[in-house]
Parts: sequence; C-alpha cells; structure tokens
Amino acid sequence: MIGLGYIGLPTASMLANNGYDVLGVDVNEEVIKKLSSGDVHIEEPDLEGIFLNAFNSKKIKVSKELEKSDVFIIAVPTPLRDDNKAELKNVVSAIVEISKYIEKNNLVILESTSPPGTTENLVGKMICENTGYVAGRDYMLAFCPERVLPGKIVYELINNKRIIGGINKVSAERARDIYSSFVRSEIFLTDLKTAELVKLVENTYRDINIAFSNELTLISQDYGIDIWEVIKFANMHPRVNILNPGPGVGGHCIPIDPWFILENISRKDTLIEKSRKINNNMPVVIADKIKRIIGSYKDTKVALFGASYKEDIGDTRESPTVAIIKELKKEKIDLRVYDPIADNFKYELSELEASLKDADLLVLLVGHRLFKNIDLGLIADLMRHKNIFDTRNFFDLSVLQIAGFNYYKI
Ligand code: SAJ
Repeated sequence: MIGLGYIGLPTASMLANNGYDVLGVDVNEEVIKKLSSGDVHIEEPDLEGIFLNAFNSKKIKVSKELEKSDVFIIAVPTPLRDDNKAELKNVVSAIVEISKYIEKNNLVILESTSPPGTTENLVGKMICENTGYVAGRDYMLAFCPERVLPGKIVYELINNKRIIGGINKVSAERARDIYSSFVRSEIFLTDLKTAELVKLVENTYRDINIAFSNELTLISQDYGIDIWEVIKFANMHPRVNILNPGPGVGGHCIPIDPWFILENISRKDTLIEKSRKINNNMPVVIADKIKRIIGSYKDTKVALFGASYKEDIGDTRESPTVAIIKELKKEKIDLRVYDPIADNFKYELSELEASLKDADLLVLLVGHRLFKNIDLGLIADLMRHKNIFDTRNFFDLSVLQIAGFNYYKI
C-alpha cells in the first residue's frame, strides 16, 4: 500500500486483518515513526483498533521503502493545483517506485481520485516506459476508487458497494478478489475510464446539489423567506432531496473532484463549473453578512465557532472558515476561533471563554455536536452584544430568544 493516509491506512489494515501480508509505505517519516510504534496518526472511529489488530498480529509492517509485492495499491493524495488541474506528482513518484519492483503478472491498482484517463495514460504508460511491461499483457492494471465518508471511514469501507475498473476483465476480477476479502457489499466491474468518472460524478452530484441550495439561499433572501423552511417542505416531496446551504463546501474531495471532470475536455460554461463558483463564493457571502451585522459597532470582536470543514471531525483541509477569516482580515475586526476538535488549523485557536469574552457576534460555522452542550447563559454573560449568526440552522430559535439573543440565520 503506497500512501498511509485517510484511505491507504484503513484499507491496508483491513487487508492485513483479512489474510494478506501488507507492507504500508509512506514518504512521511513522522507517519512511519508513529505507526511503527503502534500509534495511529489519523483521528477516525475504529481506525486505531483495526490497525493495532493488524500490527500486533504482524500482518502489517510499515516502511519508507517499497519491496517486491504481488499487488501494488496507490493511495496517495491528488490535490488541486492553483490552475484547477490535478496535481499528480505523488502518483508519478509512486509509479517510479513500483517500476523498480514490479514483476510479470503483478497487479497495480490506482485508488487515488484522478481525472478520467489517468490509470491508463499515466500509470500504464509510465510503467511501460520504465520497464517495457504492457498493462493487460504483462501485468494487471485496475482503478478502485474509495467512496467512504470521513468520520465513518471504517464502517463504509466494509459496507459500501464498490466500483472497480480494469484495463481488461482479468485485471478487474483480480482486483475484486482482493477487495472482496473485506467488503461485505457488492462489487461491480467496469472499464478504467468509467470507474474514474463514476468517482468524480458522485462528489460532483453533491457539489451541484449544495450549489443549488446555496443559490436558493440568496434567492430566498431577496424574497425575505427562510430557506430552511423552503427546503424542509420541498424535501417532503417523495422525489426531491435538496442538501443544506452553508458557509461553503470544504474538505479534500467535493471542492476538488468537479474540476477533475473538466480537466481533459474543452467544454465551456458548464453547470459543474458554475456550481463550483457558487459554492466557492459562499465564504464571501457569509463575511459580507457578518460585516453588515456588526456594522455600527466600534472595536468589534467576533467569535467564530468551528474551524474544521464539517461537523464532528477535526479535519481542517479546505475549511470554509479559513476563507471567511481571509475575507474578514481585510477589516479591523478582532477575530477569535473556537474549535476544540480541529487539527492543524492555519490560524490560532482560542478557548471557549476567551473567544466569547466581550464579543459582539458569535458566528456558528460548523455544527459540531459538542457545541450543543455549551451553556447559552454563559455565552450571553460573556458577550458584549448578544448576536448569533447561524450558518447551519444549528440553534433553536425559541431557546435563543428566551436567552435574549438577536438571531440571524443563513
Ligand atoms: N455540505 C454542505 N451542505 C450539505 C452537506 C455538506 O454545505 O448539505 C458541506 C460540508 O459542510 C463540507 C462539504 O460540504 O464542507 C463536504 O462534506 P460532505 O459530508 O458532503 O463530504 P466529504 O468531503 O466529507 O466526503 C465526500 C463523500 N461523498 C459523497 O457523499 C458523494 C464521501 O462519500 C466520499 O468518499 C468523499 O467525499 C471522498 O473521499 O471523495
């Protein structure tokens, strides 16, 4: 397993717990050091348990160096570059390593989300250039995308249906044999490009749905209507399922994957691109609203609740909170961010009381469950002006009114 991140580590652990001898490889020395001492570097329910089980039974070992293997799985990050193209350098490095060890009849699986065509035109082509081995003739080549939800990775790894693409039938079937050792749901086989596009389509579907919701938010504001009521009632229709508006779409998948669909085509003016722009603009919309709420105050202090990209997880990658802070930093506002579960946040985080002391406005950006336990009386006592702006429909209006807050909702 090349890459021991959010996908590689749980997948490697599952394989090791289901009969395979697994070598987990990562370029990050800290990660290897931690894992070698039986310590997991990622916060995710059940992950520590499945890794330790594999580690203690010596079915998994970790290293910076690759070795000869029957199967090579690439699960490295494929982030977005500034020009909205896929950064595939980690995949390229993995191919360089695999090329040193690959032998005839091995299986190479790309799991990293990539633009359609990558498995054949990058992985297959480079291995051929490096070794002379032709995919489908000398070795097997497959694309097996993950579709697990952060916060539920281990559960979904086992229980979600999977799609596997192969350069030929034998490759797809061989990959299915590997994954079926731990996947309890169905596994469907197809060709490489279809599997690559399916992965991107799933996340893009969600991005477009959220963009629709965010656009409706702006429209309902023009009408003076509560968007949450509109969506609640519309979703009572048996064939309507509109997602929630919010301060923007974060994480390392949904804001990125739609661009991968567009990477190798020249089509202009797509719904996909427009949706991306709507969602990307939400932090600006939220920052503008914040500025309007605090407009007349002097020496303003604002408490932002939530730094991660979504509720109940610590992951702060592509968090809308970062984009909102960037916007607000253009003004003279004393900003405090409170998030007791956020990891590696770009800006300084404050304790609860320090964030609220003399604040003019509390902005709820992420609906962490633990925020529900905060005493509203304490919040009211600490704040200078009792204003709450709720971007997630998180608070109960009647309770806030009793506590004397001015309540603004997205
Ligand atoms: N969001 C909204 N409104 C909503 C739902 C989400 O604004 O109604 C925002 C969240 O706050 C967050 C962002 O969207 O900032 C993304 O969150 P998410 O829960 O929709 O998705 P991820 O990125 O945590 O995981 C997605 C999942 N894809 C789908 O549900 C189609 C997951 O199954 C994928 O495996 C994962 O991307 C991935 O790795 O590709």
